[in-house]
Order: sequence, then structure tokens, then C-alpha cells
Amino acid sequence: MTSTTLHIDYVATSDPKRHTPAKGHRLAVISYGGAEPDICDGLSIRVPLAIAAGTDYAEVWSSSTPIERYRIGRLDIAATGDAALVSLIVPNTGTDLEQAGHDAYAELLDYLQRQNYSHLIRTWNYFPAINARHLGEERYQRFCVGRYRAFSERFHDFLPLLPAATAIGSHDGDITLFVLASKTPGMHIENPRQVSAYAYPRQYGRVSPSFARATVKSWGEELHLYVSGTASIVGHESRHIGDVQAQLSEIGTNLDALANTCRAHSLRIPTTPALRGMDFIKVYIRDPAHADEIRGVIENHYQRSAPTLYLIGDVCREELLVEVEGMWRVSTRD
Ligand code: 3EB
Repeated sequence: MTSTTLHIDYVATSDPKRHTPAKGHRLAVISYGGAEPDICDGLSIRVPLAIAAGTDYAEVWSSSTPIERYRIGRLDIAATGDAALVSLIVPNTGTDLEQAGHDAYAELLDYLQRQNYSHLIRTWNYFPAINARHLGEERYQRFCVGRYRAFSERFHDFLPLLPAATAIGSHDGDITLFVLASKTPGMHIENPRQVSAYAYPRQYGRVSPSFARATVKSWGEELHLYVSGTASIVGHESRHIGDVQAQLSEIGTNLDALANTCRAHSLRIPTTPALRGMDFIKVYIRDPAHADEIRGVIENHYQRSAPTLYLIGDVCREELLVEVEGMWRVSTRD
């Protein structure tokens, strides 16, 4: 069952390689910047964020074994023997994010439980106006309450089950959620420089955000280390308010601390700084005016040359200007 190899590539949208999945069967194409994905045999997910700078990449996910593609209710599913990628799009018109977040996660979790893809590995959550206020709270905080309720209705002790995640605000478009789940468990990892998000104190909202700092999962011949959206937060506090370069540098330090924890778990990731060594990263930038500066630091200071997506998106705390998520493909060879 675990012999399905899952493979993720960042492919420039101009590159014809985009049409030939690396591992035989295309599970999904995830596109950014408003580009319509190609008609394809897997899932097509369009993330409603603009590309800020640099190369226009799409993510091409492929599988060594055939995929099944189907819809159930609002869920669009591409599944292999061991993995399911599931997307759920909710129109944003007049939506309360507590209700929408609850109902979306309820539908997702019930499906995954029913089909035995009961282990969450990674989630992505994009919705408009994340920092806007609604009913006396930030919309992000209302989303956190709805998501938390969906978990707590289904699981007695769900904190150890929570996977790596991203939650980012868009300027327009629909609420766009997608999750990667498996029949076999991953391992969730926390960051020693940061309080676990699910243990943040109440000052940030009625409930804490439901996610882990990273999740590692083996997929056949590959081992993936999925890193959550990481911001300039030390302990539970935002640092370097108003200073985008210092925030980026703090993110680098947070990612390096996470990498060290992973190495302590015997995961063989390169010893270069995380912002350089991660196989893929996505950099979410609040203010388009910071895009060139941020790209400059990542390419010149961190000397990064691997695929990087620079996207315009709102971080879920208003004072945070930049956030980075990413992935390592971990070597399992001796
Ligand atoms: C943070 O560390 C920044 O609510 O799913 C990052 C990744 C953040 C995921 C989520 C929120 C989420 O708290 C915000």
C-alpha cells in the first residue's frame, strides 16, 4: 500500500515538461497567478493569489500508481492507493468564516474517515480578507474557531493528529481549501523556537490555530518533509514589526531551528540554511512593494537557486509582512 511514490515538481508554466508527469500518473496541477491549469487527467487547483516576482511556476503532482478521480458533494478528489488530494472551493459571497470553515472541515474529515484516508498530512487554506473584522473578530480567528469545532466534534484528542498547514489571505476569489491525506500516518514535528500553534495563548483568538509546524511522510521511494507557513513569530509573539528584512531573517532562523529538530529525528536534510536548501518554497508577501527586496535577499543573501514562488498574500496576523512555506525531499539512501 505504501509503495505508491508521490512526486512533486515545480514546473515553469512555459515548460512543455508540464505535460508529462514525472511518475507516470498525474495526480494534480496546482496553479497560481490566475493561470488556468491545462486540461489534465488529475485535479486542477487554482490558488487565487497573484505571482509577485520571478518565475511563473505550477506545481505538478504525480503518482507511480494509477489515480482515481471523483467528486463527492463539494469535494474534488484525486486518490492513489495510499494518498488522497482533496480540494473544496466555497464561494465567498456573504460567508461567515466560522460556519464556512466548520462545514468545510466537517465534510473533508468525514470523507477522509469514511475512505480510510484518515491521516492528515498537509492542508492549505486560502480565503479573501483574512484580516478583515466580522462580528467583532478577525475573519482568520473565526476560521480557526470553525476548523477547531470540526476537529473537536470528531476526535477526542486531536492535537497530536494535526498536520502542517498554510492559511493565507487572498484579495479576491473563492475560499480555496485543499488537503493531502493518507491511509498511513505521517509524523508531525514542532519548532523549539515557537510555541506550538495549537497551544497559543487566548490573546490571539477564542481558540488556537489547528496545525503542526511540519509533517514528514514517506511515499514509496520518496520522503517528503512539508513545512508549514512560517512567519516572524518567536515563542508566540510577532517580532520585528514594520521591518520586512528582519522578519525574513527571523523566518530563516525559525526554519533552521525546525531543520535541526528534523535532523535530530535522523531526517537527512542538507546542512545549508533552510531558505537555501529546501527543494521548494513559497514566499507569501503582504505588500507587493516588498517583492523585489524579498526576492533579492533570498537569491543574494541566502544564495537560493531552487524553485521559489513569490506570491502576494496576507499573513494571518496583520503586523506580519512575509511568510514562507516549503518542502524538503529527504534522502533515504545510505
Ligand atoms: C503562525 O505561525 C502563522 O492557521 O493553518 C501559519 C500556518 C499560520 C498555518 C493556520 C497559520 C496557519 O501562527 C500563521
